[in-house]
Amino acid sequence: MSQAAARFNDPLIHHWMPFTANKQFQDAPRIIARAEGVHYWNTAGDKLLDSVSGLYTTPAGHGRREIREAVTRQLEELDYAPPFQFGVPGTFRLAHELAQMLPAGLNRVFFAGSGSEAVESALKVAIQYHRVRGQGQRQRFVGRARGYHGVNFAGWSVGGMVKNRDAFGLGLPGVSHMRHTHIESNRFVMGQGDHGGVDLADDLQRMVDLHGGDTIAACIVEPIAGSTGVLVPPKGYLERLRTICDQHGILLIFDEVICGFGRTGHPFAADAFGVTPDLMTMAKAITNGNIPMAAVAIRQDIQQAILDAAGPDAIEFFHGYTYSGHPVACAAALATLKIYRDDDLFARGAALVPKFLERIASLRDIPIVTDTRGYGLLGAVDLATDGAPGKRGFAVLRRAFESGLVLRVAADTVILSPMFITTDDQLDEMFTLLRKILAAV
Ligand code: PXG
Repeated sequence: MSQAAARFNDPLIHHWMPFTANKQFQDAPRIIARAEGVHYWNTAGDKLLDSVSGLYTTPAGHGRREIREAVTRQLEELDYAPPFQFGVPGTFRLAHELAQMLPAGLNRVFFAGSGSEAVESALKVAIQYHRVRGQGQRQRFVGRARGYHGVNFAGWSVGGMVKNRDAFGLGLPGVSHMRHTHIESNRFVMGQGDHGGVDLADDLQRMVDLHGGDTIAACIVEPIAGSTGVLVPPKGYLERLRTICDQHGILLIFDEVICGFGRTGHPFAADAFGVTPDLMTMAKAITNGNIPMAAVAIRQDIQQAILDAAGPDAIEFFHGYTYSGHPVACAAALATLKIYRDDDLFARGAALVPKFLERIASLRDIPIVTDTRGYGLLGAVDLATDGAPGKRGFAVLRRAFESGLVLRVAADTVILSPMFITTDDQLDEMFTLLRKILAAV
């Protein structure tokens, strides 16, 4: 029991924190009380530099007035209306705007409340699409080791995190996993590695050979695996996945919950890598993290097949959330997309990329650093394990917080994903702090 739990009714004990060492936290809480621009303030009033854009959510910076005002206006006008059999104007406007910015062909949009929900929605679209075309035998999914697709049952099943299996057991049946793309020969490479792309993607071909291509509904990958440590696809990898999917009628799903909305220096990773999926999930930066929201972009003909298969009065896709396309979330998203456009924010982010990647690469000389990698404004630094896995990573997280820096760790990997509004000076400060911290753990 933590010391806090031992104290009767300590206010810290009632909130069961997600993805958090609760007992440890209660004894040494890190509470963020305020945010503005690239900074947070803790409850003691100390200023902290946010080097992960919230949680990859907030590239336009904290406390954007335009979003706040749009949300307030929306709350005053229409707080909520049921999304089933009724519509609100903002949802249609947002879907239309997204369709303009998404890769060509992905122009139907289904809304959800979180990345996890978007993933479930995408997988269900894939299954139903095949069923309405007489291919109901396509029930299998292919995911990837070290993939992260949220926490719901299908999502963690197609994901490749070992801890989910330890904690929750079997998951969805009929799921196979390709190897992850972090290989020794691409160590210390910024951008896409030269090695292994086609060979690693041929794991999908091996699944096809083993199970039959016509039993696989979809292959889902993050173009760059985010949560498990910024695993950049080697050259040719995504192209090869696309080819194999096309050869066997398998739908390719890109989970762009982290990669989307400028993080790669392009609107979407699909644009950055020149590979267009059949379905794409997005969340986080869609509202600059201000209101929960997620979406799935769907190829028009996939939606059309599902619409056509149902009778004129039937609900074609038997799926939806109470908060699908919530009016307040749509208002936040529309205001966010306007900021991205008006401030040319993706270009501003892209302009930071060379310096950011150079800075990540420059950490190589620190003795405990075993790899550095990155793409766009996503960077990772692997640290040598110190005793138990994750111990050193957590020490970095804690020390960083104490030194005025908020970063993200995945086990012993430090992850940075700065906001697109970060200035050169702030980037310098970020890396000066990080270097100092890494020298001390
Ligand atoms: N897909 C991807 C690629 C994600 O990164 C989700 C789905 C799920 O989204 P929701 O909104 O349901 O959380 C995510 C979420 C981390 C971290 O530390 C990343 C996420 C969530 C929690 C922690 O990197 N990404």
